Amino acid sequence: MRDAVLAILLENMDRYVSGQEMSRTLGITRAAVWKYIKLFENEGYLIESSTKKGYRLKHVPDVLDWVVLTNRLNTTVLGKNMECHPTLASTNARAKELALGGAPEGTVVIAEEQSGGRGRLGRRWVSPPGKGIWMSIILKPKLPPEKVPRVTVMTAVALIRALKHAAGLEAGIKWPNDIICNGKKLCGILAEVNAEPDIINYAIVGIGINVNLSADDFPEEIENIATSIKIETGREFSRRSIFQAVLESMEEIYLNSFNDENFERLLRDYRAYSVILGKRISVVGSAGEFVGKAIDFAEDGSLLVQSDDGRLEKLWAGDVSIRGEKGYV
Ligand code: BTX
Repeated sequence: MRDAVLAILLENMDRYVSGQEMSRTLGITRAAVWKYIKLFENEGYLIESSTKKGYRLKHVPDVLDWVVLTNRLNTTVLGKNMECHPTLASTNARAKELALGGAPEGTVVIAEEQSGGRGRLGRRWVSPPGKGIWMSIILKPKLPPEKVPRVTVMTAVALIRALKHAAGLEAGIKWPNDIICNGKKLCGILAEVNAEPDIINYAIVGIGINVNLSADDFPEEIENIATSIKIETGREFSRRSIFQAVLESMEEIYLNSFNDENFERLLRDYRAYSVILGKRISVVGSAGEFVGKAIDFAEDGSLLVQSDDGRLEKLWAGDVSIRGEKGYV
């Protein structure tokens, strides 16, 4: 019932809804409606009350509540099913449990805070409470498993477009899975897949977006390589607006660009947004370290690097990390 009352207020944002109308629609007493209004005010919602006109929602706090996050979300698949948690070890781990239990495609798991947020190759993803978007999306792409890198390509391009649209930010892609702004890491993507020889059962796309983090929210070891939307723009954003832009932009690509012909076009955008293509980079992997020039991305998701000693190396996301020759990018 709480969610239904909140949904009505959000639908009528900035205009009055009478207590009587709400009580009739929802089949509860006007006193019960009033109790919910008080509850929302305690949660940080700003609601104007008028004995004659009823209630008017004036301000929505920056909370991760599914009613708020999905209100006016313009998608048909992504976010139709959602779990919001105050805290989780990792949204990817929770999404995996849900996927194994048969959760539908498009299910989103989001948390205010992660205590064990994960990056690639066992690294940690810093996920403090209340300031970021730490979420995972369950996808079931109809692709053979070797084409799974398309999921990361799609997500990276979607993030770039969403950041531009919702925050006016020009960001770039550092292969394979980082979104960079002014040489620092703004978002990370962690795609994990469960597949059989010829089909993908599900893919979990983990996305971390540093929205309203300040410099001192980052631990010392990453303060020089990490940034946030707030640091880059000088202002705070509602996580809802960023969340919705990301989901809408991802869905647009997911539903339209996964076939071979359209994917080639998407890859052109991915190349255009790349911050490493044509640059000298240093490659670190289990087999050692070398320096070379980033030449191209192949359709299979690999990165082609011309090493300084003349070899053409094909790199896979699961095996290596790259750095700019003189620093992070
Ligand atoms: P990655 O392995 O490319 O990046 C991890 C590295 O990035 C860390 O070693 C550290 O140097 C740096 N780092 C850690 N936290 C942050 C941060 N908040 N901002 C900038 N740099 C940071 C990138 O892996 C993939 C990250 C995916 C995170 C999402 S959050 C939701 C989902 N759940 C989960 O456990 N992971 C994903």
